[in-house]
Amino acid sequence: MKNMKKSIVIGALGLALFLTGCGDEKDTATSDSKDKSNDEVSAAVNDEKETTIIPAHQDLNQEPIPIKFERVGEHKVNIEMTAQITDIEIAPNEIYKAWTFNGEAPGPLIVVNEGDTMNFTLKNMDPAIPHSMDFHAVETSPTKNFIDIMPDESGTFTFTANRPGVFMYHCATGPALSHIANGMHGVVIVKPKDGYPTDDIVDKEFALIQNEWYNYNDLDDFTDGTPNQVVFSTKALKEGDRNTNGDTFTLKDEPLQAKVGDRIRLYINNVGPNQVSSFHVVGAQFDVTYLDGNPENVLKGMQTVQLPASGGAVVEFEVFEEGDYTIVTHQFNHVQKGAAAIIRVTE
Ligand SMILES: [Cu+2]
Repeated sequence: MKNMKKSIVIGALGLALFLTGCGDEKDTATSDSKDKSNDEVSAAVNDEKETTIIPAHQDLNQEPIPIKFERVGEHKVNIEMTAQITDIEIAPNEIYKAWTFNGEAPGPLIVVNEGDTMNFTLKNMDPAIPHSMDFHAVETSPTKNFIDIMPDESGTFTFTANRPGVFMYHCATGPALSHIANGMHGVVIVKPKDGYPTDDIVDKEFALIQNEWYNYNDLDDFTDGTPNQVVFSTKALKEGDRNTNGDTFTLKDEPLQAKVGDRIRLYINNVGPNQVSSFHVVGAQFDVTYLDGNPENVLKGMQTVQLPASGGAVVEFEVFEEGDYTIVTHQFNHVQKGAAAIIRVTE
């Protein structure tokens, strides 16, 4: 599909160039010569496409390394993450040699408490290029603390998370679009000091992240193209929870599970990089929404919650009958590209 998309785009471009070059002779162009022109341009692009895999990444598929998370004080945690190159199946039989945090895309979910100081280490296992970490959960000097870590080096930074919310994190190494679109994104939940007012009535909770995939490591497509896939993943809120990558199939084949009468809370974030999410659950209404996950940002009775790129929310709803409740972005062209996940509700 990717190749096809590319061929079509470049084929049209080749045709335009060809016609321009022919000037007055364009009327005499035969379909044969048009096809030839298209083929040549397509071939050239296919060659170029192969080079979009950085040579040092070519045969690299680094085993996912679990995030290290350790609470070392009442308000202090140590976190160690890796930047690494790992194959991810983003659609059935479609492997993407993703640039990742810890071998997952999106990266592992981090859950801390409001006021926690995070001693954060990024270990760059990528032999070829620098990576970095930009946490939206903190306020700090980007030029001091979101800096590049060179290949095979580590960097340690200390941040404090002073506001509750569901925040994006991502690699910020330039061009940031390439690093994010190739898979270097994820979510930090900063739990409110006094909790959410509805904590006591929630029965089930899941984390759900939306992201997009484009032509492999293709900055032009990242910049001007439309996504090939728009996908959801779920991440472990606690030990034993499921942890999936952003793909078109896992959360349809193996739905999230709930029971009739449950009040379900979703921690959601749209890590983009480019698209807005119109977050909706078919057959449900959000009784309460905490925009960006801050308990002070309360919305009632929402059908659809808009998540800008990097935006998050906590949404809660009840399921009164058994059935499959499909989570979508209500931009249905994106559902067509994969953006659906199922919550299966049983008696
Ligand atoms: Cu990076």
